Amino acid sequence: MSASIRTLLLFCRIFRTLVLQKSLYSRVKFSSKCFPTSIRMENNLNSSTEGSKMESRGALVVLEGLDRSGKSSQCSRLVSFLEGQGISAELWRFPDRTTNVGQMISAYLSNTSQLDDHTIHLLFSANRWEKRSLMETKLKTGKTLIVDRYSYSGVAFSSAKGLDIEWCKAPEIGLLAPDVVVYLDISPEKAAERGGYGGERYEKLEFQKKVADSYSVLHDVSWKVVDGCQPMEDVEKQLQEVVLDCVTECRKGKLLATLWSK
Ligand code: NYM
Ligand code: MG
Repeated sequence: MSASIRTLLLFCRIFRTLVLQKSLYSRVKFSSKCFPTSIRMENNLNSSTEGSKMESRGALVVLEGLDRSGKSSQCSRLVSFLEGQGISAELWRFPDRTTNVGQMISAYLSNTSQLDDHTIHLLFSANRWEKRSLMETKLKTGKTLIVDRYSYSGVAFSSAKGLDIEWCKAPEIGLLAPDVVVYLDISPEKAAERGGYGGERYEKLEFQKKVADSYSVLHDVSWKVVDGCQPMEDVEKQLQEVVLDCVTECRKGKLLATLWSK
């Protein structure tokens, strides 16, 4: 199948999801607030009925934050730490630039292609959808996934451009819900001081300020906020604690849920 046909099929899937959601919107009451809980779509994938056996699984851990907040370094350190503890873990990142969709995203980010804001938003989402079933399989076979950016980046960056936040969330509904979201908190000014930005689209102080505002709207009480301005080792220690707790919970059979819920 050619790359463009595959991309087209992915788009069809997203639009079908959006249409489905539209019919759900008429039944699900949306609060005007933007907390994830405003969309009660939680769906336990273990389809566990009362009394059924709780399956042990890996944890889905997501790190979020502004560009240059230190996510990528911390994600790699976290995976090495977990492996050292005998916990099977893998490093993932979105956008995943290795796929055809990912290459379109990469071209857009490096300013070699221009796309409408809605189009690129859906491509970022498609890039997660194309990985959804593999993520589920890995988690169910006990692998912990440390993910550098996820749906929250999708919503934060696109809504920072002025797109409606509920519209931005819609194509994410049905993706796997993280077991924990860790936000590496750093001010846009501090982030800009860190060795400068790489020159990709969005890596501008004024825009990052808007992204920080979007994250603060999206943020809910379940997020773990870690001060990203601390020495790297301190950030690392705090992350390890959060993630070990989460891995333990998932090993005990915590149910795997879907977005968009707490
Ligand atoms: N980004 C990332 C989005 O705009 N939407 C998304 O869904 C995701 C996952 O891409 N500036 C933006 C945030 C970043 C950029 O990410 C590339 P990275 O982590 O720098 O490779
Ligand atoms: Mg970046």
